[in-house]
Amino acid sequence: MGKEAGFKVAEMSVEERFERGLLNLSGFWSFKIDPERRGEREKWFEQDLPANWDRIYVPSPWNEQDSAYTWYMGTAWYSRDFYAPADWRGRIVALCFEGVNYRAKVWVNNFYLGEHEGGFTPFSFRAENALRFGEDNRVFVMVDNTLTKKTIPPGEGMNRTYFDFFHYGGIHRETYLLSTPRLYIDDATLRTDIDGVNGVVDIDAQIVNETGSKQSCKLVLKIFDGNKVVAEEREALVSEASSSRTVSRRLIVKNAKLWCPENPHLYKLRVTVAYGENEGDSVETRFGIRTIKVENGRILLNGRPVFLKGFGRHEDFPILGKTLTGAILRKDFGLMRELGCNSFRTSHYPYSRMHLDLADEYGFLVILEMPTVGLWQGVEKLDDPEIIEKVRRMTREAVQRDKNRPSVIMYSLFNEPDSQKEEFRALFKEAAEEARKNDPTRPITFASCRHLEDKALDMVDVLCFNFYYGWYTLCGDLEAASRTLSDTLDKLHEKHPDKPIIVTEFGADAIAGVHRDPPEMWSEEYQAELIETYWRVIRSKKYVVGGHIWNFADFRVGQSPGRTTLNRKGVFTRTRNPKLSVKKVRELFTSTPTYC
Ligand code: ADA
Repeated sequence: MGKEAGFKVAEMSVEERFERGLLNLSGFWSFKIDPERRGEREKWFEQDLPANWDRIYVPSPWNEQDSAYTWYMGTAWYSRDFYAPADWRGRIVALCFEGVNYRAKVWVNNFYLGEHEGGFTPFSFRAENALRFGEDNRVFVMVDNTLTKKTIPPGEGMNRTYFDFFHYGGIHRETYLLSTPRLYIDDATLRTDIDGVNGVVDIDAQIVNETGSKQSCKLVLKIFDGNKVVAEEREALVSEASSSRTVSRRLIVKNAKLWCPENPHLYKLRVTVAYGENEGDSVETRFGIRTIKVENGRILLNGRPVFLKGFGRHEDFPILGKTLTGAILRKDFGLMRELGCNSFRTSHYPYSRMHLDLADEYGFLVILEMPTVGLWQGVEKLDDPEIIEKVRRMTREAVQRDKNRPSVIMYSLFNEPDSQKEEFRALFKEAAEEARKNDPTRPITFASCRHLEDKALDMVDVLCFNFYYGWYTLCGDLEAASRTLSDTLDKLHEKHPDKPIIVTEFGADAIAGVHRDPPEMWSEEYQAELIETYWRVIRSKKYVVGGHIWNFADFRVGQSPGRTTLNRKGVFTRTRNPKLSVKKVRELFTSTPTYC
């Protein structure tokens, strides 16, 4: 094989890998809001930057960087210059965005590259034909975060959102340029299994050839445990001109260290394809060897039944808005670990890559939720083709981004949709098809607040419910709340005895510093007592396999009579100061085993 492909196998040293070009575009950009939407009409993207444009930091939403922008919803323009390295000439160059809320249109050097809709999933555009290499270039991004009944999530204004968190706008995650050779690895998918003491790693590597001619290549798959190679596969292959082919291979890791909360062991896969005179591309992805299954009313991690104890969270912090920096994430994960937490849901949208990188490292069991919240209230038709198309695309983008993560054990396809309506089944069916098409290995669910009226519970692998007895109903009456919760859970279990149940939301607002004896709503004491009451019921039900407190920390919301500038159901304040509940939660979580 090697000879025929004419590739000098022996010459490629074991350590060799090909570095992709990367240019991070974080920093201060020129910025201008455009409430009358004049920019596109007047072709601002073709003009020199007028002096009166403001400066704004990327990545971070515009809202809390200046009070002039706090409540601004609409169109706004970003622009900056960047130097494109001369040695990128002839390569593939993509302009990548990790997250822009909500709709983005992009121009480079007056060339229109494309547009994307959706605030929480990554997208990229090919830019090499627009770039001037070895020179300065200019990018314009028009961002529009106008909410409508057909945006996902939907709404009608900053204070009329169909969801209960602040509607930030802007480029709130990393933006960068990525360059590869014209023969490159477009995707690498991993599925892991366990065979006795060994780990089974199935890899699909997608190789794209845009060199314009047939290439003899060398494909090298290596699995690293730290710096040590623990499994390897090398082979020669021919890549036809203008082709995209997927190579599927199985590697065995002997005496594998399984990924789990108590030992979140990570391996690294490196896929390298080399061709021509020392040309080539490499991609690396961390992964864990683990299995996740739903069987007999249990969620099995590596064959053992697990109990999820944790939180619904939000990406929210003063001034930074949705852009949780590494330091804040480190703080949060340290606090969650210290509390004995082993799980969280990415309520109500896919969180940043960095957020989930830490989940992989800390061994947290994550329910990855799509940005499909608020599909109730003013949404006329849930099975509207336009909504279905967007839900499918956002689900695909989210699953494609996080499919190789050990921490992601399940997909939540919706939060609190109008699932008491028959038409929701059609929408759920589409979203489930899309999720399973992109990743058949993980169970799917959605967070229901319709409980016994719900029409779609038979369609999920795991039942997830949000409950607020003792807060929105049975106010101040925790005994009644406890009874009602217990009865409702039993009735739901009766309807679906083979499906495990997770209580994905329960909690109470507590204004930090408000204390009442006896406990009453809005006080820290009431929050702590409600959490304990719920936990007692949850732990009394063998078929309940998890509980997530709403919420880890207070977070910003729109203006409404039911909210005091923040949703205060956090057990921590917005700046991560503990409320009384923290002590109680530590007691409850540390006395609840992960394996049940
Ligand atoms: C809902 C919703 C959350 C939050 C919560 C609350 O269940 O899913 O986003 O709004 O209620 O605090 O009322």
